[in-house]
Amino acid sequence: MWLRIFCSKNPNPFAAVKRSDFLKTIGLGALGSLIATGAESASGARNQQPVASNGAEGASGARNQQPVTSYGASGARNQQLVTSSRAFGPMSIGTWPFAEHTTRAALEAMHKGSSALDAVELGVKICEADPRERSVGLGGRPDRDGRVTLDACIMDHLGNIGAVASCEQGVHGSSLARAVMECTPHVMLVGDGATQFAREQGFPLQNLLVPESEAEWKKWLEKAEYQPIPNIENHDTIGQLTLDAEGRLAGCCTTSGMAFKMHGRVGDSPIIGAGLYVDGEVGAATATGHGEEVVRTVGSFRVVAAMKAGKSPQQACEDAVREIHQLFVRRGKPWADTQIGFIAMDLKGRVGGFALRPGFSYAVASAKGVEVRPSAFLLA
Ligand code: SD4
Repeated sequence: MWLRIFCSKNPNPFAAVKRSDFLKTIGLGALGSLIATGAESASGARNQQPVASNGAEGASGARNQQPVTSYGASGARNQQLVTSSRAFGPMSIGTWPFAEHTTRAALEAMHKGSSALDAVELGVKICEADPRERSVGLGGRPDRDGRVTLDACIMDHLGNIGAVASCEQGVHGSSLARAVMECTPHVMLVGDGATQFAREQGFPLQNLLVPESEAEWKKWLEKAEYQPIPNIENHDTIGQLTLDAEGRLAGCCTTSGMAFKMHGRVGDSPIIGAGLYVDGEVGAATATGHGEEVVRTVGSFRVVAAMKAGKSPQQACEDAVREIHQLFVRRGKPWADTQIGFIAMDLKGRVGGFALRPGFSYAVASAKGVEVRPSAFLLA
């Protein structure tokens, strides 16, 4: 009972997602509202062209006090958003091209007054609900036993954290992680305990294995070789960071993890410090790619610590990737099948992104518009 009373603080209802509804509906704005209001079903137009940026975002320190409408490369209307004169937000960045939609939704929500925490959750839920994304939420690739298990964590500017790992049947690992943060005395629930908590909290439970992912798994079973392919099997975890108009930071990282992993395997994504870290006085970072390597180096904490020591978000991401590569070298381990990417943002709205290998990209949503940037990388 105490859990429910405490959890009335969390305004987000936990709606089930019907695959058919998702595919029927169109329009990201509609999806943002659906998720925000908790209506059943979800939608989201994908594969839109990236909107060209008009220049640097918060890094320039420029303040846009007036809304300005411009048109990006795709011809899509791209309304620049008014920012507060007190802070460099609202801004949002996220891993991989689909974050174009999730960061835009988060930005719009913050522009309407959402906190960074609400906005980041709203954003990643779009991706979690999309059955076409193969490494997040509904439609995620299963483990080698054919079970889809989710990992997620969330963190705010005050150091509040929540996480779930190896959790089955709830679409929104992000919301469940937030419920752990806000409704329990703990910071992480795993496996059956996480699923039980989801049930108790009223999260609808459903089979997350869509036919396409099941078919891929059956094909994989023919050889049953675990050979992660950079940017394909390792691809699509969403890590998203937000900075609101009040200067509050938040982050969320959510995934179904590496495809065809051992049942019970947990990667970096739900581990605070590895897949995500937020320091409300400094900045935030999140990771994607080969989780074991990110856990080994406490990657996201490392990036934020470097920012705290004076590095720019870009330099901090580059340092972390270099350090991971050096560990491969020192341990004499091959890195050919590995991809790792970090993104980071500081309180001034400066952003950075860097990857071990080519192929990583990230979205930046700011007063200047929404842009998908190819990440620089260490090794060709
Ligand atoms: C994991 N880091 O489970 C995740 C996978 C990932 O893009 O990021 N994919 O190791």
